[in-house]
Amino acid sequence: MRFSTRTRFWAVLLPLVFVHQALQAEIRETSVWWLPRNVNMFGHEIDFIFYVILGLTGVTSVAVFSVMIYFLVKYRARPGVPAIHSHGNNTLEVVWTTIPVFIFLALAIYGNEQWTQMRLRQPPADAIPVAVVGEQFGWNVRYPGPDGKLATMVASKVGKENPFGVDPADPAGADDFTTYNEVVFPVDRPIRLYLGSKDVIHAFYVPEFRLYQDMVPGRVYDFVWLKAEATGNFQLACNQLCGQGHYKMFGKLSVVPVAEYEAWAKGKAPVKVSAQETKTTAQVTVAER
Ligand SMILES: [Cu+2]
Repeated sequence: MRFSTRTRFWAVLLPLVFVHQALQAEIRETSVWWLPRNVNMFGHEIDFIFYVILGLTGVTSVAVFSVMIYFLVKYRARPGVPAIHSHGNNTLEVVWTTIPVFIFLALAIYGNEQWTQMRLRQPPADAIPVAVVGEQFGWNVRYPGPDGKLATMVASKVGKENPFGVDPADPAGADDFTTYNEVVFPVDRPIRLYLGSKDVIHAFYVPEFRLYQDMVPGRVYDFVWLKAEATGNFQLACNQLCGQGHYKMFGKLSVVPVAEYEAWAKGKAPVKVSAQETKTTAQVTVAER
């Protein structure tokens, strides 16, 4: 059998493309065949429900396939043995419908409760506010200065020149500082995230936090919070295919002891009532005149 030139071309090119893409990915060194470790306070419940579902579906599939294979062998066609036609059994049908109904209801109620805890419960008052705004292709991060307050973020003000959509006159923002592709969280302290996007849909995703949130332009998501329970270095990778450079959209995320976080924050200069932000305001003023 002969393959056309075009088939051979793709047969060589496609594996090369896949290998090239795979080489870009950072290699996970721990827990390669299983879930990455969990370091977020909310992660325990997510892992618990994951294991419950895995157990239930695992036991069910082993049971179903065993019975099916047993029946296939036992009632197979043989010379001289007529096939048996079963028309079902009402009691059995009711039983194996009712049990899953209760299991699904229990899972739904438990899952809903966990979701409420994670996303609808107010973060503790001492939570550190941190704004993260995705753009093609990187992460803008804004931290509060010594006042512990972040400038108010307004989704409609988010733009090319003003990634956080803040009012440059907002006094709370005067001591804020920003980083790019660098996120540092103190351990054992609640962090309240303000998530936004400058251009297209991105997603804040840290598997070790069991945390995923899409960031849709035009919105500020202020209900996501977390508390890291262990220190470590992680990757904040965008989890929405957001354009050609999506594969390289990742930031370094580290969870460090509180003292180390404070020293790091102290070393950062406040964002100059952002030259860029003032420029925008100046331009707006000129345009209005
Ligand atoms: Cu992205």
